[in-house]
Amino acid sequence: MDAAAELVATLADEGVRHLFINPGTDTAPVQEALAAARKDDTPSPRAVLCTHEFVALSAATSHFLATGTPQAVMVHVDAGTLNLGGALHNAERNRVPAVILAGRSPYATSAAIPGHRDAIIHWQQEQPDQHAVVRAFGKWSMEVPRGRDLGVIVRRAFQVAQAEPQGLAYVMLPREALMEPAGPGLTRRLARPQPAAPDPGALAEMANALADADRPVIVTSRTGTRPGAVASLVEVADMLGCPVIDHRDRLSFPPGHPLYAGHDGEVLLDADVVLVLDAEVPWIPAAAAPPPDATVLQIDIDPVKVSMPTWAYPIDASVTADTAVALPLLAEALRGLATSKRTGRWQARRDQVTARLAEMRRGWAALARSAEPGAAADVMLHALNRALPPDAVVLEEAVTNRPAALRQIDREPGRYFAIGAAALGWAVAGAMGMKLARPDAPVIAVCGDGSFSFSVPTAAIWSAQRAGAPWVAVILNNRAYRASRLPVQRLYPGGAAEAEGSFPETDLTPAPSYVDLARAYGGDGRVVRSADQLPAAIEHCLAMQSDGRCCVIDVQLPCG
Ligand SMILES: Cc1ncc(C[n+]2csc(CCOP(=O)(O)OP(=O)(O)O)c2C)c(N)n1
Ligand SMILES: [Mg+2]
Repeated sequence: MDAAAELVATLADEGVRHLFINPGTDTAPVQEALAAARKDDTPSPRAVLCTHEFVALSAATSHFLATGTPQAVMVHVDAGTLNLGGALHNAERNRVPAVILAGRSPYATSAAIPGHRDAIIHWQQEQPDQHAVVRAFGKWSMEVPRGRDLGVIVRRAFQVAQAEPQGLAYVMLPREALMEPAGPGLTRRLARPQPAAPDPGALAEMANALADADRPVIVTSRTGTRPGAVASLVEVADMLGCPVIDHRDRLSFPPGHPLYAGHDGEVLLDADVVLVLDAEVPWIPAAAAPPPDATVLQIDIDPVKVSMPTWAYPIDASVTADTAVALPLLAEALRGLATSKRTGRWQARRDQVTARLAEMRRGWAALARSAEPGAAADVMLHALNRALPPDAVVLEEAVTNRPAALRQIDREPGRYFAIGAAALGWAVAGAMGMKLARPDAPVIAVCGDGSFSFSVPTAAIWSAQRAGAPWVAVILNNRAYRASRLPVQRLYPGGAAEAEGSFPETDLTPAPSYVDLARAYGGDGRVVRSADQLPAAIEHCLAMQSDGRCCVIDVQLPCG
């Protein structure tokens, strides 16, 4: 067995279901090993050809969001690594346990050595520090010096990637090493350490603080990473009568629940105890923060957020834990504190909070019926939400229309994902990975027109259709980078841009025909000008999706 064959067998053994790959001269031994595994019917991940590396890592990211399983991506030397681009940032921020395998230009020039340099490009593609491209975003990187070392290094990469806080590992593979005989290797996975158990004393103190709080508030964003944790969160909120803000990187609290407090921080303004669960940015200090004397508690698998250099929220007590483990314990501790006096207070608060939040909800419903141009996205997204079947999975990258999406789209936990990171393009580029994870569910990416273009749509459409994992993209088309226009307006009121009525380089006209773009690849779509056209467009595009074709719904919104 050569090292490349060992790599393929190891990926399968590590639980990698798909190898998102863009090949080059360096990957030939792996391609041969994949073919041999297919021929001999030995375990191997399914190779998924991605015609842009941003699509490959975005798909792996979405597949992880849906399944929690380790991922593998294979790219071509420095060039393919560089093309991972912003997907590295998104994967880092979402702590995706992906092993990125990258070729490395061969060292040998002698024709006697299998895999030796045999093309001009093998000199051109060699870099003094190829690792540097990913170092800022990954946990660990390593080159495989000889074939016999590959097994240990790849096993180690998966262990490091999956140890909490999870993250990226990068493995460089020179072609000669891949063609060398495999060593004794490692026939078993390295241990996956269980995350630290929540400290019982600290949890008990948190329960006490919450039980006796006057105006507690819970803030979450990613507790829905494990949909099972949501039930415990609901139990805690129900018991205390406590509003829950969900920034919804994953849907972490049911939007239809009477204690759902939306995404803006209004209820924080008079909070006395705040419990922050799996939230990277629990509030924006300059917008709506809790009072300075509020007690702030935190439960998070990654509480210190080392990768965010100046993250400095005023946390009073913090517990490192998986909230899926800690929340049932917290609920149990609260049940132990539920004296009749306390439950009376909690129930009275529940009634008050519910009434306050019902008012907020009526405002959202009014926006969904409004004829004002500023409410157009609410109207469209409300219609979209009604048109989607209950099992549809939404990947949301609605940018400035995100608040409207959060107000109007109601899904169950595990059926709504946002990236909670900065590199646009993930929703459409990654939709293929979601569809591979949920082949029976309709997969809908909701994105801005700008973010659609960042997804490398030509590669996203082609790759998804080729993999039999098509999606529907709903483009909120305002023919602008509105997010890049608003700060100019906000920071320079009455300034030159406003006076000229022109905000440099934020106008995306003339708009292309996104439907024709999809059609060029065998996909299809519809242009939607009013909300009443959405149900038919969705019906058509979901039928196309079942037929293996990607579709775009070009939702025309007011300009800018
Ligand atoms: C890869 C990448 N490049 C640039 C940006 C900066 N950026 C943030 S929002 C935005 C505009 C997005 O436009 P669109 O998706 O149409 O949403 P809209 O602002 O119109 O709601 C840009 C360019 C980014 N976030 N990511
Ligand atoms: Mg736009």
